[in-house]
Amino acid sequence: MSSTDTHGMTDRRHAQMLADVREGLARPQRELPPKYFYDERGSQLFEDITRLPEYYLTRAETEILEARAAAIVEITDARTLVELGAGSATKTRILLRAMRQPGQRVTYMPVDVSEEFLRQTSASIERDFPSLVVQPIVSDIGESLDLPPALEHPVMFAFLGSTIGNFDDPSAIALLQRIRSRMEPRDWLLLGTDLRKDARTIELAYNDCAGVTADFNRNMLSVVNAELGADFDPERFAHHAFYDEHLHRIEMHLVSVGDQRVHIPAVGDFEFEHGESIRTELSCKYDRSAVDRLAAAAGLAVRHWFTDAESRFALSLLGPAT
Ligand code: AVJ
Repeated sequence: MSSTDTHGMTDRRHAQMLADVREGLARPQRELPPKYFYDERGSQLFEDITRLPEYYLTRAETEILEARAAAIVEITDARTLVELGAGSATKTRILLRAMRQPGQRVTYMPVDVSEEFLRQTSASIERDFPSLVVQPIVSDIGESLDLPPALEHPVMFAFLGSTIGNFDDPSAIALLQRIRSRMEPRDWLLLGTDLRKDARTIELAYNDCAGVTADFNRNMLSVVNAELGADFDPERFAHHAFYDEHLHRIEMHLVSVGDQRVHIPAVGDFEFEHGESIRTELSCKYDRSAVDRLAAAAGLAVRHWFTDAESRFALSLLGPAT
């Protein structure tokens, strides 16, 4: 395991962030990876986003889970639930409640980059589900899936919230392949995907009236300041989110207000011209055939497809293709 410095941050995370920032800010379209939204404040802001009237995703997915959890548990017969990018695991509780069966041992394995959040989530799940075996795994799923060699099968992998949308297709396929490589014939992947719909509805979800998404977006600069000692002034970057109807994805950017220079120790100085932006997030939107294509490219196949009443969001159950 990696060591921990006085700020409670692991050296490995620090090294990874240095590399990500160095590489991302060197690109013609500057970029910072969305995994860095989620420090304590960012995770709280995201929780706030999920309750906004404009942000339909979480409510739509919860509606599907509530309607289908029993069926999903029956179909999968899972002994282990491996949740990727677990976050606060609010929706997971719906699944875990449905999995509860007397005399049967069930393991919950939340996987997340944020060690701190993982600890909190695991503790609160253990409190509410005393018979559950909780085995948290710290891992950056965009890089690798560091799961223990032996899992109790059937395993249900769950990748909820349309977090897969943060990855462009090649990276999403690579991630699905990593999951596929840990699957046995009777294992399953439960995948949450936001669906294509009118641009206005999607854009509003990322441009809420209360400005919570804007604060969430700017918070990434505070994370980089806190962890790398950079001197970004978050107030001098404007939130910009737009839907690209051809690429079927939201892009979130932070746009420089005025010309400015930012110093990042051990990385360098960066000049931002007025209007120049850093892309902080992609959020891809799907339809059934887009999910089918991603699945097929990773050796998986969609076996069940569930949507909410308004077809805003889909939960699919995928199995190994062969
Ligand atoms: C957690 C990645 C699914 O893309 O909708 C919410 C994050 N960004 N508002 C999304 C997010 C802006 C969210 N995901």
